[in-house]
Amino acid sequence: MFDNLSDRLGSVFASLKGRGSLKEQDVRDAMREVRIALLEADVALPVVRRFIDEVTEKAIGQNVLKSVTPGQQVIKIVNDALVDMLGGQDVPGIDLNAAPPVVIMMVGLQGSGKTTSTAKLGKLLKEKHGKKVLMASLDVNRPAAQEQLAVLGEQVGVGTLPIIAGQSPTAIAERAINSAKLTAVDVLLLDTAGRLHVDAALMEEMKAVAAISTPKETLLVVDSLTGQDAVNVAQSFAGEVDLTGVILTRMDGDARGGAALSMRAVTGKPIKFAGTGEKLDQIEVFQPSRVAGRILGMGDIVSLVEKAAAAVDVADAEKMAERMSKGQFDMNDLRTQLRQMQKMGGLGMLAGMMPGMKKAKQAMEASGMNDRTLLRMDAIIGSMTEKERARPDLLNAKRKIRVAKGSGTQVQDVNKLIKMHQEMERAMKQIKKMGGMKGLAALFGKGGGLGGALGGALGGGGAAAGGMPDLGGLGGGAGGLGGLPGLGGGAPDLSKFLKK
Ligand SMILES: Nc1nc2c(ncn2[C@@H]2O[C@H](COP(=O)(O)OP(=O)(O)O)[C@@H](O)[C@H]2O)c(=O)[nH]1
Ligand SMILES: [Mg+2]
Repeated sequence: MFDNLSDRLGSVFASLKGRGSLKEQDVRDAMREVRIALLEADVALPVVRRFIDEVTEKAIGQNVLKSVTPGQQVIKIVNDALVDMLGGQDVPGIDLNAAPPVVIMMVGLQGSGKTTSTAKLGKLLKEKHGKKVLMASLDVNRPAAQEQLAVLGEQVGVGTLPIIAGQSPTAIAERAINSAKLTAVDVLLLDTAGRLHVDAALMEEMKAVAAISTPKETLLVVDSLTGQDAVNVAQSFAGEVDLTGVILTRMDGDARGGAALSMRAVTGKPIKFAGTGEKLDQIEVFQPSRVAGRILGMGDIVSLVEKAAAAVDVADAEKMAERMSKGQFDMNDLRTQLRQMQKMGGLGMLAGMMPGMKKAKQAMEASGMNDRTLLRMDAIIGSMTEKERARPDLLNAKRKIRVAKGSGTQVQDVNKLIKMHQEMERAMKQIKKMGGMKGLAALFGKGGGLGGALGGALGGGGAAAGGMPDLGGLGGGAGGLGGLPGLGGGAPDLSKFLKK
């Protein structure tokens, strides 16, 4: 599907790839070509604009990593922006988290592939998720539409609701729910009627069915061959019903790709599946990073740059471990910690990581911390002089006022940061005194483990209020902060280690 776009981008990057240095003008020239390529692929104009702005800003502002060329780094930036445009790193998948029967309602225009996708999904849920599935067609408009689903159901071995002629869509939906309950069905798929265009009658019908069946997922099926039209259709549906996601069909066709590329940005709804053929197993979970990889065809370069970036993190971590082993921990070290944390997705990433983290996040939020706190603390450190960063004890009342002004914060914010730094520094010294560094080093893992050590140390060191045992004392208050970045690298249960 993305062949043309892929070729175009390929030649843009071929000219950048080998270059040892990139001037701003090179980036801008390349982005002009990328812009044309995207527009030719039929990507919506506002989406193209946002994409180009974002990539240009990043590419120009970026520090080039030592071991890669600037051209390679630009490719990585474009890749990341493409992944973002397609929905980001998360693959949302289908949400079946409700009391059975979980209802999934399929909506969309006539001929978009609803009935086919219903059967494909039925097969997938049965075979890959081990669910008992029932499918029901509410399409009373098109003759033989209900029979079509029954035939497909036979083919994939998924049950369909017996057809009773003359029933209204809402009556069928009610009967389907009752039947699903009686026969202990896990997932009920409702294949609704389409129309040639988005019209009021269709929307009313969908709303009535949704009111009766309270679907967990409402999936809009759109045909990617219709390009920008598909995006317009999606937009009008999204305005009327609570869509939870999109299924893009005919990704196997020779569409230019614009629909796929604009869909997420324009509707704000994730593309959950892609239909890749007429056969009933030709459905794929939509994975933005894989699709971006297919479009750019530069997976090797992307991973090269990722490795280079990771190497920098490891070097940072090693430098820091070295300092820690000497009991040193100044404002620069604190800043490194804060940045590492931001890089890992800020506080938001916490909740999803492990069961206990939800509590930690709540505790941090209760103490007034959020992602902006991280930025603010970074700004405060940024307003200190080199000397002050290396020797925070220099910060007297007068200097604190200057720092607060410089960072657009209050003196009490500066004080909080200083206190937090003191606590962390004390913890460092404590670790050193215990001669724990040898043991600690083993816990660090590759990159990112430092924070865990700090958090653990603080938990044990008494800074955290009412620490949470399962989190190594990552409790409330600023003291817990250091523990966050390390969760990725995993330095578990240091508080226990310290208590020995
Ligand atoms: N090539 C291809 N054809 C598809 C795909 N999805 C559906 N179709 C075909 O599109 C046509 C219309 O599909 P149908 O499910 O009846 O659409 P509905 O009116 O929305 O229910 C059928 O011939 C399907 O085989 C797909 O992903 N790829
Ligand atoms: Mg149909």
